[in-house]
Amino acid sequence: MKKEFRLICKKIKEFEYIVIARHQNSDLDALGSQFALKEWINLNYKGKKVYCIGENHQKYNKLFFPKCDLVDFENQKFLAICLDVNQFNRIDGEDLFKKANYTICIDHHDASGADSFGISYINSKKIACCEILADFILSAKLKKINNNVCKYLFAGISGDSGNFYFEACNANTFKVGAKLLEKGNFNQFKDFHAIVGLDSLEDTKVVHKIFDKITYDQKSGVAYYINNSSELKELGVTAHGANEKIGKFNHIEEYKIIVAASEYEEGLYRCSIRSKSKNVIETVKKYGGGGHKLACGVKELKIEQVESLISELKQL
Ligand SMILES: [Mn+2]
Repeated sequence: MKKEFRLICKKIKEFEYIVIARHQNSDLDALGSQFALKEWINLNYKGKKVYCIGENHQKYNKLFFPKCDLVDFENQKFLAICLDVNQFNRIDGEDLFKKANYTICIDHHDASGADSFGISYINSKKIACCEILADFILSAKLKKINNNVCKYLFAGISGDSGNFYFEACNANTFKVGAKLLEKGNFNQFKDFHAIVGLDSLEDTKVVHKIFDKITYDQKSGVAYYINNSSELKELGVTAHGANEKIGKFNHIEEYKIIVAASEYEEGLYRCSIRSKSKNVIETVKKYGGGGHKLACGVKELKIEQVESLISELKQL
């Protein structure tokens, strides 16, 4: 077992109340990390009260993961663990998180703007937070593991790696994936992709409508789509829902960089950025964003800032 993980386990043992948080606008990696860790703690430690906090994801918490938990305790000492995020202001449940008696962070995002935690394990070389957790959990020979832990971790790795496809996916990602399939005794298509990985007809229609709105600058290879709140309403999606579709367009060869921008609060836009090879994180960081070299995001931008971000990306 890794040294860092041994320290984390010591803290888990110490506290009865444990809150597990992750980033806002959850995805499979964030939720997979949360629910796998909760399941694993309940499986291996007696008498723990573990809460996975945050808003439910429209689809994933309905079809694949349990519902997120409401915290029903007050005036109790508790441990808070954040997964797939390393900045307080990006945590879904920031206020509660900050009240914890001890904090732990396990993440794979760029660590340069990370806040400080009691224990921090950030490895930005890993494709998913679930890969880090899986490395930890699979190395704990004396601990139990079950079908759900494996399935949730696999889903997270699959989600962030574009189904074992992106550049940061390596031999270890496949090894871990194979071990999870073996130990969890599930089928990746029947028990995962077929449940949450397929596109509904409605979603596909939205994707097509968004596609028609994409502006593509041939010279730089930058493509983008911007939706204000009334356009989002017309499309029938939330800001998060529209930005999430970026993955579909990231497969288009000509789009070297793609930007999705959606108005989530009056006058404020949230952007997602995907790149095929150019490092975009340094540019995005200038606007207060974060993430990974080829996949990152930024929020609280005015429309002028969105436009200036796009023109900076064109210069790369
Ligand atoms: Mn992630």
